[in-house]
Amino acid sequence: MTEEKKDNVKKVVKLEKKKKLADPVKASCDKASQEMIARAHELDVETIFDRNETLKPCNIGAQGTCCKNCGMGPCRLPLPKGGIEGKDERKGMCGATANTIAARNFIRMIAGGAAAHSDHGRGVAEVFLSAARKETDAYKIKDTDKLIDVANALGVATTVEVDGEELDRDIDEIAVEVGEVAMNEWGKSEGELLYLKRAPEARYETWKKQGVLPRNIDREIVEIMHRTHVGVDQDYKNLMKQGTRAAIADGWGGSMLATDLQDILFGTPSPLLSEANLGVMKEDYVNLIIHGHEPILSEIIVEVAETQEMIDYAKEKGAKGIQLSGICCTANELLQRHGVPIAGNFLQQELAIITGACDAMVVDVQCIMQNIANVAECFHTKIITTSPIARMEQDSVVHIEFDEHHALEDAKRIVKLAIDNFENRKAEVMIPKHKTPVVAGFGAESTEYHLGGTFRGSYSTLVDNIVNGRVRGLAGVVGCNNARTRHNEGCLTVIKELIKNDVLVLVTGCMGIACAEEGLLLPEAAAVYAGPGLAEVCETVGIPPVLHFGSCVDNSRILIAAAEAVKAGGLKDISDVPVAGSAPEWMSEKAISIGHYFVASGVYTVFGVTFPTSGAPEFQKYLFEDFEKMYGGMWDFEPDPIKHAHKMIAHIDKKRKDLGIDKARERFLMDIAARQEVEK
Ligand code: SF4
Ligand code: MSK
Repeated sequence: MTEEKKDNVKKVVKLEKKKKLADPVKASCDKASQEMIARAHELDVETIFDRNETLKPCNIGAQGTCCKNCGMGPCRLPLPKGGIEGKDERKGMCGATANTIAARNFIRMIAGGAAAHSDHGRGVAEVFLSAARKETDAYKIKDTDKLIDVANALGVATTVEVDGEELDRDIDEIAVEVGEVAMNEWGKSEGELLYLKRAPEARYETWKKQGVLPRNIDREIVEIMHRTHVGVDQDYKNLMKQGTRAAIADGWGGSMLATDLQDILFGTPSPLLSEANLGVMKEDYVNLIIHGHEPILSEIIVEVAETQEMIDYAKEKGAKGIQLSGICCTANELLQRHGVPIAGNFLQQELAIITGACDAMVVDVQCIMQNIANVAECFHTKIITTSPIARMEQDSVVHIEFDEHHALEDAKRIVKLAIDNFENRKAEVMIPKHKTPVVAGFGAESTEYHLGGTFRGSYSTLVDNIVNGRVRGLAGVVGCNNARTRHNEGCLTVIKELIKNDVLVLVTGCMGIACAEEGLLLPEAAAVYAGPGLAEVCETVGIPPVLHFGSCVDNSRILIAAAEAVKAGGLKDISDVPVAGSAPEWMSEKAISIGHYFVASGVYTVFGVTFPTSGAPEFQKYLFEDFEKMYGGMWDFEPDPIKHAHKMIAHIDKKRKDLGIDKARERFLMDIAARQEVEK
């Protein structure tokens, strides 16, 4: 073959490769998504599912052993086929070992995740303080009970002594001080995070013994960047110490503050009914989709979109009204508090636009794919960025910068823009019919109410049912979708297997949305999918076998629920509870930070898809085995969802055995400690 011909063949092959499209059924197990992927092909619109066919991940990067922390690299240390025999001699230019490189990369992921959650929290704290100081009319303190709880946790006085009499302190004064103390948690120069004392005492002591009590939120993240710079920390164990400190600062700091302050401002969620999946969009309505993570602006958008003025304006423009729906965790926030329907999770963001009915998608921060702007250009959809730290380079994107001081005006501009765009629809609208009813709005408080009752006001019913074996244990299944694996499948398989085996599952983030779409967030799901013990409990108290706990920052609700279960069970620590964590389809750095604060809090945690330390077996063993000796929780990796679920169940059973509650019992009220006493 002549050189010219060879070149032509190469070009054709390249073109063919470029054209390789995703198989909709292999790409997602969700029917609505399958229909929209096929629709994208009809319209010649490329999505992440197609890019998955042509863009393959770098094997060395996936193993965690590619370092590009200085200009002498990237230094790539692939794991030899057949593994390491004898001493691991692999080194980067500077001599950094595979363990050092993998540990540095791993804790940089923690830093990224902790920064994202915590910066979100800081934004909420700033708005909270503005509201408390009455600098804005758009926000008010909604949940004063929670304000008092948070004040107590932050050491803010809630009473005042007047003439020897203890009186309630002015609520506005408490709010201002709570805002100031909370803000200080990001950058105070002395002491440690105040929320650490919300963990069981034994957990706090473990952190102290291991030397990982976070000093302030920002410092722990900055220190990771310093330590992982070329030529600083070159001991994987010492690197992980800092990774652990930063992860705790996320879970028990930035994320927890974000959740608490949002609850005080916007209301603490309680169970409510809504719907999920792309079918919630309505052809004759203005479809405004909110996407990202921070509810600060979208809370006001909900308020504005529901005003008669805006509804009338939409009708003037030929629509029947305004249909608000959400993607990712902004959606979860609004679902939990207002019942705003969910249009989809991470992998459905492009698909919502491909319906041709999305008039505007307003985005804030995190998990927003840049490709939505390219997809939107094929339709009439306006993409509106709102955060000064999250803009897009495409000219078609509109930027309306949000500021809490003129929140109402910003929200009005956005809603109007969506309405004005209704008449510009150009493609034929095709909205999948699929949508599912959902019961959402759970959290540490509402679970206490449902499973403890107002009378007892604790987790005693839950603990009692764990003791008698009807509920085998608890699992937190959280995190993202990942286009490298079939959309929603890992999540749904793991969760169905868990509930079939009587494990009560708490979900957040995109896994919460996957469960919503599958109908697992309904009390009726218990009779279909749950084992007999769990089904009986769910039917008795009227809860679904899978409880939606909210957004990514709301994983902190799971920590508080676990701490409450420890108290109600008369146990010492979270590591004693029959509980396991999982992120079967993770992809974001935030998932790594969440996973690591679960582990550091004493929870056995399994990830699916891939694990970013597989190229450094010694370091991985440290995370997977040695961590348990130090923290009572450890990491694991299992891509097969059934095996994944059974690893979690085996861990739950081990904990049950350790507690002496591994045999089914008849129901009577006694905490685990009392039970152990009787059994002696
Ligand atoms: Fe290579 Fe060391 Fe530079 Fe990393 S820090 S890129 S291992 S020389
Ligand atoms: S949105 S971090 S894809 S859960 Fe919180 Fe979903 Fe993961 Fe983003």
